[in-house]
Amino acid sequence: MLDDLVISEAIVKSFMEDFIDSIRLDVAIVGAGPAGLMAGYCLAKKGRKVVIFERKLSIGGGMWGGGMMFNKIVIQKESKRILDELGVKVKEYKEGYYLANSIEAVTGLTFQAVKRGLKIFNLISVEDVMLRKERVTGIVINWSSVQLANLHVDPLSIGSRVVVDATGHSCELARLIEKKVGSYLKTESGGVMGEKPMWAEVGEKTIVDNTKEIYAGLYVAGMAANAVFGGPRMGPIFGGMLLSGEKVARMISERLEKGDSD
Ligand code: 48F
Repeated sequence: MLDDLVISEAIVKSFMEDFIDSIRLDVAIVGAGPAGLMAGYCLAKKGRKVVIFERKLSIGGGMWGGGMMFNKIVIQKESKRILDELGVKVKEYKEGYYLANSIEAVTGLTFQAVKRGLKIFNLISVEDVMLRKERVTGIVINWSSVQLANLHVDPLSIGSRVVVDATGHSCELARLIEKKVGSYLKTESGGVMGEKPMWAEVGEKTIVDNTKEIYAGLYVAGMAANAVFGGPRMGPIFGGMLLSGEKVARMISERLEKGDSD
């Protein structure tokens, strides 16, 4: 006999346990696109308490839809080892160009990350950050449905030793700092430089260089990194996103290992 009420109780109790356990984090990642997922995978592998908050119902961001809804992605040689490690099938197309199925890539990455302890909360939007002494110390969240319905409902706060803006083209946390605090980002202008037109060759290189701390306690990864530092977009080639996620995780791990979150 199945009891409907036990089903409800099981879901709510288990969710609340996860949620309460996520109020104090090592790393809060905003956005479950390829960069955020890859960062989450690498940090979870290192045993960090890491959670991704994703606005949408689905995870995968722009990787889910491949190129113009043709659900294939291209990656380059440098990042093939990552998909190999995840067990995602990769086929050489031409020298230097490798193909994967976008759905297999997203689900493979997500599965491996969650198995290693990454938590993902979908349907939650990050609408603000917490700042103490000119340092980001956490994020402010609300249900995406509250935002969509434009309801006046106050959010909740999550504390985190460091925060990653992996929100893609919109680089929402960087823009938030610029708007609320001023032009204090670690860019040439101090503000968001804005992404440049499509150029895969350059975009894929700059995205890894641009993956860094942009304000005390706030890192940027993935397309958000090029948007903040004025790099080009690159379309449905995803090696740079994975490498950027890997790099931000490495930088954060080294910092947290030193016991440094100030
Ligand atoms: O856009 P997205 O996939 O970012 P990414 O990981 O990868 C970029 C590529 O997909 C593609 C590209 C490749 O050449 O340029 O665009 O850098 O994933 C960003 C995720 O962040 C979520 C958004 O729904 C998406 O799934 N997101 C954005 N703003 C917020 C957010 C927010 N304020 N709160 C929570 N999630």
